[in-house]
Amino acid sequence: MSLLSFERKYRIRGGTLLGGDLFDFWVGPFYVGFFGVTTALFSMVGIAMILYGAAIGPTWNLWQINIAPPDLSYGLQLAPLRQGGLWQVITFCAVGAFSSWALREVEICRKLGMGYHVPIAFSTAILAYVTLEVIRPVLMGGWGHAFPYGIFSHLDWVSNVGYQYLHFHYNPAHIIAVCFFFTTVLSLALHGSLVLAAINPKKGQVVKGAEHENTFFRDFIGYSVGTLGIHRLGFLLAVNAGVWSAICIVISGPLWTRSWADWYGWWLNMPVWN
Ligand code: 07D
Ligand code: 07D
Ligand code: U10
Repeated sequence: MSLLSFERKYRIRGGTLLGGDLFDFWVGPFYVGFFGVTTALFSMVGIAMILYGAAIGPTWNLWQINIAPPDLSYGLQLAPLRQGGLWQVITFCAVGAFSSWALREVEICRKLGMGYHVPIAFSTAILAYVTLEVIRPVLMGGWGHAFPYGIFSHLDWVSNVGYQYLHFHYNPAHIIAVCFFFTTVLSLALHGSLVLAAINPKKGQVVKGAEHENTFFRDFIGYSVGTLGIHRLGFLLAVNAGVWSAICIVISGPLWTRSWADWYGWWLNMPVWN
């Protein structure tokens, strides 16, 4: 990919967290940096292990490849490669690659003198992943509680774990997370459509700006959150979707082991009813 006209201006040295000038360069369109190198290394080892796992497994069908965590009998020990050890190496590489990717985002932000909002937002996805694969299994005493690597097998895991708590929809943190996901989508739809409506008018009409955008929502619902505000809101909604997802799964097992529908007993048991 060729260098875009403005890129030369911003491709400047410095801002690295580690490695100083050592990896402070670009390959094609990509900034490398120390954490680009660690991302590449972790990804290559992780992908190689997935391919190895697929090679020793029963199928090359992309949908059916499955690399499972160790059996619960291994607890939190290391397992032989074919008995879940591969899953452990892949998980280690994934945590390394995702964290490196976030730190590479931080270095790019520092180079450009920007805020750290993008790495903070990505960190909530990493938090959800680490909660599923490391924190919850450790709290429950076995890697066997983690989800397996496979397109359909990971769906089976979600369904099975959901039904272990009888009715996962009743998990209060899952409810909050779902509402945040839905609201995030609604907000992006409103924002995307409003901006397009303003800057893409019919032929012959002038492009509209923030005043029109504000007025539309004041006419429509009596209030406009503003052009900066909608991005703050989007950020907060999306970050909360990830955080509440992490909460909803970490409390399932470590904190609450019964049906999530039973959790609402606290309401019936309130002393005020006596
Ligand atoms: C569009 C950005 C691009 C990313 C893509 C994903 C891989 C995996 C690996 C064959 C929005 C690339 C995929 C590198 C290939 C092997 C071994 C992001 C976009 C296109 N899921 N999930 C999918 C992952 C979990 C759930 C699809 C990853 C949890 C449900 C894809 C993780 C739970 C459904 C996928 C992860 C869960 C999916 C599309 C990690 C709760 C679907 C993803 C690392 C969160 C949907 C067949 C997408 C589907 C789907 C990847 C974790 C539930 C394969 C990498 C355990 C219910 N998940 N997932 O568009 O089509 O993301 O499933 O945590 O219905 Mg999943
Ligand atoms: C974990 C992904 C992290 C990804 C990372 C990046 C690569 C690189 C490279 C493309 C968190 C990976 C990158 C690999 C790719 C290239 C180049 C994101 C993660 C770091 N649920 N449910 C959720 C709904 C039911 C159940 C979350 C809805 C049933 C369980 C969300 C419904 C039962 C778990 C959610 C519904 C059930 C969840 C998922 C509706 C099943 C979880 C989003 C309408 C019978 C999971 C932390 C998420 C969770 C989760 C939504 C139904 C069970 C809130 C809308 C009733 C067991 N569900 N669910 O977390 O909280 O994303 O995980 O019915 O574990 Mg649920
Ligand atoms: C937003 C915005 C805004 C914009 C925007 C955007 C948000 C204000 C101004 C941005 C939004 C978009 C562009 C819209 C589309 C985006 C999505 C739908 C999100 C999902 C994105 C994707 C699906 C694309 C994902 C692609 C990725 C992650 C790139 C893949 C890159 C690599 C594999 C190279 C990674 C680089 C590294 C590690 C740095 C170091 C580089 C090197 C060492 C050299 C390269 C090395 C190698 C190739 C070997 C190493 C191997 C690796 C890493 C693994 C490779 C694995 C393979 C299977 C090939 O708000 O408005 O407008 O635009």
